Amino acid sequence: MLIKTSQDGFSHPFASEITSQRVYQERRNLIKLMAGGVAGAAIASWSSHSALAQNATPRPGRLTPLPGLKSKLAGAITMEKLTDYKDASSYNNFYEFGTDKSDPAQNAHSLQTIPWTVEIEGLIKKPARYSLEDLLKLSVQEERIYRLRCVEGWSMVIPWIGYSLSELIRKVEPLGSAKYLEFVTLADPKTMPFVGSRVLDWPYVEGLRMDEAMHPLTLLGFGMYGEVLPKQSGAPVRLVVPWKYGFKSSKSIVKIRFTEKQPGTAWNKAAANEYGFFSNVNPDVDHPRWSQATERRIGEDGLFAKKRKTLMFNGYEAQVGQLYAGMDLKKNF
Ligand SMILES: Nc1nc2c(c(=O)[nH]1)N[C@H]1C(S)=C(S)[C@@H](COP(=O)(O)O)O[C@H]1N2
Ligand SMILES: [Mo]
Repeated sequence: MLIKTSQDGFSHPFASEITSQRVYQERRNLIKLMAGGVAGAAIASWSSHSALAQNATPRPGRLTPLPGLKSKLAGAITMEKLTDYKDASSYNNFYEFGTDKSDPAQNAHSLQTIPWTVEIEGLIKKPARYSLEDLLKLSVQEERIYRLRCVEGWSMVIPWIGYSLSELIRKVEPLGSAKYLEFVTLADPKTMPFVGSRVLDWPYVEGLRMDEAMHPLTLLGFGMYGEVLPKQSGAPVRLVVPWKYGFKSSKSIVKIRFTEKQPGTAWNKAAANEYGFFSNVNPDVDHPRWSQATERRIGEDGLFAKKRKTLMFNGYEAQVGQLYAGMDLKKNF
């Protein structure tokens, strides 16, 4: 593309302009797709992320619970202050792009999210390959403000956009023998510089029990802060399982497999005594190397900021507690 400058009247190509124009167009296209849902009107009225980055305090209108969620999922929408977009998109865990919190934001630009397909396979009646576009159109996009707490002891409050994973599960008709879901994420050494490093066994995989995956709080996420997901946050599609430690929320998913046996998971394979299959946020069960009783809210980490008490099931006990009735949560950590 040639850019005509007004000063000298000559045309020059600017690499940076060309790139940002293409990226911008990709984002617009996805937002248009997301806006195809019933929530379209709301999405179209949301501010751009650059506006949010400068002014990321919660706007009163955003704290209204979504219709239909109010009674069923009281507490799913928190009234806490949103984490600044800037923090939520620059302090990340995405080991495919490096192990420092700042690595994903710096390196994830190489991730290719277009085109994207997610394979749904295993113990289901209707195995299928969904394009991202098909996935986006499958159900109504909702904005949900969820806390997400990392096993390392920090947390954020993020307005996610997506729909309940249960919508997709119902569509593919699981067989009676399907007891678990395995989430396989992209492992592309050409675009992900740390795939091949020995920290984890690639691809990064995660798993949920069927009832956990079917729980309405479990979100298949495509966006945050009114925008498509930034690459470092797991574009173009990720999970958000707000009552579990952050590592259960797999990013950049390429395959969902329905299984009879409990699937292996990346962190459990790396250190089974430290990371269990369930990994529910639980202030009473310490990590073998540190307490889980408190957390640091990102954005509040000044010298005098108080540590927050970590809540059982990350504050979602009323919604998900019954999934674990009678289970020994110290044993099933
Ligand atoms: N594919 C993939 N998904 C991943 C991770 C990862 O390294 N790779 N890190 C997990 C961890 S440890 C956390 S805390 C959350 C962080 O999500 P966020 O960076 O969007 O806050 O993503 C999870 N999903
Ligand atoms: Mo994490």
